[in-house]
Amino acid sequence: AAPYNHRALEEKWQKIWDEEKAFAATEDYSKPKYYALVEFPYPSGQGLHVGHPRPYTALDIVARKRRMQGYNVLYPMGWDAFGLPTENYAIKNKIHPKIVTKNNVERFKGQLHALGYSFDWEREVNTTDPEYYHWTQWIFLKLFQEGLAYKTEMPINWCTSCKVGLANEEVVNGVCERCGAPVVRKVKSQWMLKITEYAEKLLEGLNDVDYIERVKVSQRNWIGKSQGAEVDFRIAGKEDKLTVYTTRPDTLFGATYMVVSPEHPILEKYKNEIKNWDAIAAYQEQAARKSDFERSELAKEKTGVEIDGLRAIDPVNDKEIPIWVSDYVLMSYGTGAIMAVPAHDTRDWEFAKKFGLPIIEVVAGGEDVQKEAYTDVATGKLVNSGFLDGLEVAEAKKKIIEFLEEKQIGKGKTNFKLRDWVFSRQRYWGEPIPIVNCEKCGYVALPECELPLELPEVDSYMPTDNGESPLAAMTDWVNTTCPCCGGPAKRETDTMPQWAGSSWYFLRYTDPGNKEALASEEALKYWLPVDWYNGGMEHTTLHLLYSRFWHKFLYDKGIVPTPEPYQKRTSHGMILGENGEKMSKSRGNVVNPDDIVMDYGADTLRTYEMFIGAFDLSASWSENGVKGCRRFLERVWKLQDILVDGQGYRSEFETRMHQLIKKVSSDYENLKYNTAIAAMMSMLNDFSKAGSISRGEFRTFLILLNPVAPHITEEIWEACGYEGRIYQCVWPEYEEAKTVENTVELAVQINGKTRATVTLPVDVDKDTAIAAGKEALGDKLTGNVVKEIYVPGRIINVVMK
Ligand code: ANZ
Ligand code: ZN
Repeated sequence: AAPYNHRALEEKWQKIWDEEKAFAATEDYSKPKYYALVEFPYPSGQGLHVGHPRPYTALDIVARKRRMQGYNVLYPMGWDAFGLPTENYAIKNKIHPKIVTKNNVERFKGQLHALGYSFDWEREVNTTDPEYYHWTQWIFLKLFQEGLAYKTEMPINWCTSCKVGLANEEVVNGVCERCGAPVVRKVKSQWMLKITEYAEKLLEGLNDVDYIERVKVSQRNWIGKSQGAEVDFRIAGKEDKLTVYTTRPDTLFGATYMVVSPEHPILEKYKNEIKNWDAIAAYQEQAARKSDFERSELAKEKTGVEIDGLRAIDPVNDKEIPIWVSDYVLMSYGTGAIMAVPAHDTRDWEFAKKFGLPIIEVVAGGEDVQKEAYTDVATGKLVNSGFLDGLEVAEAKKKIIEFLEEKQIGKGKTNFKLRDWVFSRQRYWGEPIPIVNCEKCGYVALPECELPLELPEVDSYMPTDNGESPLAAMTDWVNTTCPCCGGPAKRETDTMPQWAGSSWYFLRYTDPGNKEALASEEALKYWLPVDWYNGGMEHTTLHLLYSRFWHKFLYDKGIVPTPEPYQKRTSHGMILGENGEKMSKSRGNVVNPDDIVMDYGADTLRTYEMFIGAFDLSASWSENGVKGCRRFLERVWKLQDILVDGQGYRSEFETRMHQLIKKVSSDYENLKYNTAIAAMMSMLNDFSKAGSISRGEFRTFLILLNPVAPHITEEIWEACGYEGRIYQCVWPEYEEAKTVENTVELAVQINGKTRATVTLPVDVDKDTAIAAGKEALGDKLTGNVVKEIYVPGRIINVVMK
């Protein structure tokens, strides 16, 4: 064969596939469908990195295989293009973010195209396209109309450098996830989405989907359902009571003090009666500078101040106990106040030890509670607890809740860690929120016919120092009339967070050109749910939760036909530098995929990224590994030179071929791309060793390899004169019976008497059979062999003297 010229042949086939619209999903709804989805990228200025092709290639393999299996496959791609980096770049370089986005998208698209992905480019979406965000705004309006979007004053996480409010999730260890600058708290009026209303549904839905376990676990943890009770403690000598949330109402008799969070309103209310107010106020100020994350760290040294002048009364034994202020209690969870049970809660125990507060055991079963908190709930019986004594924890919980409810001093209560979603950003490059604020009517939705509300041109994209979006400076745009009363009103100038556009993009792919709806009912009905969604572990909490929330809401509104958007979710590991560290400019270990495509070819890059290691684990880049994959493809190329006639599989390869089809087919479905490739490598060795490969064997081999290395296999296919295109082929079948070695058990005799047995292939030749028989006889073979008899399928007989 001619030399393997990857550059020419990869370009050639990419062009042919485009012309033939080889991978377009069709509207033939009578065919079985398969919807494969990867997370659409943020088109950053850096272009594609070698991390991107790992998930894209994996699902490209699945998509290509499913097409060959007769499915109508939707494998789309698009751009999640609103967001801060583009805006920051635009500010720095004084280029409109629209232009920056356009350039970045072009670059990304070119790079993806060069990798030969079977994306249906006819369905490309871009979250910054007004025809797209029309529907993002429309969904927002639906949420608003249902009371699930509301505006409220609240302390937000404020990045001092990006000058933008961040969701809790975007604050990592007290600093901004994007830029690393410190995050402070700032009270602002914010749009919020009531995701908390869907907490239970988001949790339950996990039982009906096929997500890898760690994804389910992270969703569950983020939702954070906890069951317990609210209990009222009277404040001695006052009308007021202090309500706590506890998961352990069974330990009520062991409460030795209470703690309120530094922001608890009770403090302000009794300011004048609190004798050590100065100390409390100083402590409040200190706490305001810490993030919730820092405050709730288990390991941190406990701090606090006892309130001088207020005491609480334990409702079960009327004991008076002190009330402390400490930052380990957060205002944003439960009631912002707790009953402290140091004997059975680790944080309370540390606090009690530090401040010399009493520790009273109420569940017996562990070590001395003066030495360590006993937190086990599965074993132990109640003690020192009056009417609860002798009960197990679970029984005691039930009984105490009944008691509290009967006395009307408490009730069973379920809490969630999940908070409402802060949906405002004070930035330019995002979807405008389609709301106007009228003095008379309040917040009013824009009529649907005014959508999309397009982002206006502004002179500067700089956010203002007082934390307002640059849109606020555009008085012409801001001043408008109220859709409700016609009076003067102002437009909302906050924009949506980057999470908005990605919360429903998979719906748009089903019908991207629709002008009347986010997608037609028929398209949604046919394509949903997404059959397989693969994405990064970093998106398994937020993006997944947010998009499931929107989907469930749309389902409740009758807009989408399925309660869950994604049937299956998997996740890939990261690709690290040669040194095993994260690739980054500062470490100088970034590999540019363009260079690999240029030097070795897209097929080599694809093969390498699939061969690099177990798909769900991170893996270190290795240039040698790339070379190894290139050599493999070169050897596949050379098989053309040893091709021999024969449509079927030759007998010595039949079992191996059936085994190979079985293994590759199942490995592709089970994220085991690396072992599928290893099996093909080993098969290739056998053909090379044999010095020949039949046309039938090569045909199957090429189809199996095609999803991984689509260009080289198409080229060989054509060069060898196989019919049509390989992408139009039917995926090979295997016969289960033929995957097992065709073997038979033979009796091994000495002078006609059976002395051993051996299992050999049915068609084993005489020499091999005799040799195996002799080996099985071992020591029993003494004397001189005079004759060797082989009756195929029956016996091996050694005649001795
Ligand atoms: C008494 C108690 C005794 C508790 C015991 C635990 C063990 P989860 O599972 O996270 O819901 N708590 C309640 N509100 C809090 C707040 N705003 N800030 C910090 N801690 C708070 O945990 C609920 C438990 O965390 C509650 O149950 C309360 O402590 C504490 F042996 O009440 B517990
Ligand atoms: Zn009005």
